[in-house]
Amino acid sequence: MSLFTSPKTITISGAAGQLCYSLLFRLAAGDLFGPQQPVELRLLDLPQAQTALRGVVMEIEDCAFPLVQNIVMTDDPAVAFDDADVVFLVGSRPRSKGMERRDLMSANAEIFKIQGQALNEKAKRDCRVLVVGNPANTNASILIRNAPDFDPRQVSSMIRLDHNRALTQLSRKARCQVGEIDRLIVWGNHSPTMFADWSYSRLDGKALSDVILDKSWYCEVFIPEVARRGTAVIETRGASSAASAANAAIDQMRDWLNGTRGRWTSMAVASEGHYDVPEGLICGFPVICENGSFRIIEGLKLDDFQQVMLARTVAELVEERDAVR
Ligand code: NAX
Repeated sequence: MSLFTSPKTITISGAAGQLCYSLLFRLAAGDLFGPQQPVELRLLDLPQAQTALRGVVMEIEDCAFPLVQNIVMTDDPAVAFDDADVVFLVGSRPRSKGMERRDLMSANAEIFKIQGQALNEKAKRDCRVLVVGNPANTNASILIRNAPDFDPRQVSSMIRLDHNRALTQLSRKARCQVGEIDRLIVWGNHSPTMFADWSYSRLDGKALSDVILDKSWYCEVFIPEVARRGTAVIETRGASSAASAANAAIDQMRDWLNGTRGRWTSMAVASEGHYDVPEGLICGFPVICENGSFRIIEGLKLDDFQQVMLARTVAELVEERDAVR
């Protein structure tokens, strides 16, 4: 590492929370930009979380990570977004007892409106933003609306955890390594309506559906298990996914920045009308990443089942959008 390499600024919200307790240490260790790239961490959380955040910062300091050049703790989005190269928006308002879904949506809309404005004003012009905090897709669309100077293609929300969960289920069933499977898609919302779609998946040049040969497993086990995996983790671990979610956040951002070398992955990005998804909805699509950007795979023929499943998750995204409006 050259002493003169300027650090990349990584902004992370919700930094005192449990997901970030996995994410921050991996970012500090170089898992996003590699072992030659110094980083500055800008950690945003609420005023009442600053003491806990201080404790996390003490632990990062105690790791003596060679790549960490500076750490900023703040409760002010304008400070957090200053000069950001990449942003992970993890913090959001969780649903409290008795809270209506509508109230949850509007509390989060307020958070992502303020953060969108700070992003617009303060971040580097080529900054990439990954929204993780739920409802992630709808939060990302609010962020975009409030950052008019940014290309919507600089914002995505996380569907990679669902994609990774689906990959593991498929590889177990097909008795192969996860890396051998290509062209898996997770469509739609990061919610139980998401659609994990194996229709185009390939293993060794063969259609995966011709290798697994069990359509009822696909419809009755695979799709619902991927959709309910987050709940299953909560029931089993007693807490929501944290390390796997942090891993997925890094996977999605790293692929976006470094490319997928022709392989497909799933990203939730603003629709430009693809597959009849209303323009502007942040929806999981199949993409290839190259040159720091992504390209939605176009022209796939969807059969009746795929159309019904996609329409169901898109209807939910429309409903969320309308609730926020
Ligand atoms: P925690 O409740 O442990 O942490 C959330 C943190 O965000 C807290 O420290 C809180 O103070 C902070 N926060 C709240 N409002 C904020 C604001 N306006 N500005 C800055 N910080 C704020 O939750 P955790 O388990 O870390 O999960 C974080 C988010 O990730 C949740 O919304 C969760 O639903 C979401 N997830 C999303 C996933 C995805 O695939 N998109 C999967 C994992 C995860 O469940």
